[in-house]
Amino acid sequence: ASLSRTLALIKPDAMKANHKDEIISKIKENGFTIVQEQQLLLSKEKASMFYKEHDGKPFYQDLTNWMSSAPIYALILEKQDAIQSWRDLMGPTDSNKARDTEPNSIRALFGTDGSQNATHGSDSQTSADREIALIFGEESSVEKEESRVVQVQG
Ligand code: YYY
Ligand code: MG
Repeated sequence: ASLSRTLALIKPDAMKANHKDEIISKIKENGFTIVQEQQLLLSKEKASMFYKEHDGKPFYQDLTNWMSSAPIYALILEKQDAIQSWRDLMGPTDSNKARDTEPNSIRALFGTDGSQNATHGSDSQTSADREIALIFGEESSVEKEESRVVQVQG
């Protein structure tokens, strides 16, 4: 199996509670390489684009307001099977459920509830490519870089 990449975000609840360094320690302990990292404040527009798959759902406005309300910390993580591996380490979406079922997971340890849950992780390779490009810029996506070279040569 080869290395793959995913996008991780440390959300405003975990940032405000000063859990960033503990979360990064867990990331490194679990064998991820941090390819790029950056603190940023999302605009409402960018948060809405980031979560566009949820447009129209009852929690979409609260989610995108909250994600653009305070600084977050973004990381590109690399590992074998990075997408599933990072989602396993985060645990279930709802931090209260995580505390019942996966008590050592990041969302169990550092998340607040079903909406404010400490971290984000991409859910597929397509999502990871899109989210990395949105947060870090098109040039960060290896696949896009390669396809651009092919286009120039072809
Ligand atoms: O991928 P993941 O973050 O685990 O969950 P999603 O179903 O993609 O939802 C994105 C985000 O939205 C979730 O992390 C919390 C929030 N949310 C919510 O506030 N209320 C829900 N019923 C479902 C999700
Ligand atoms: Mg999701």
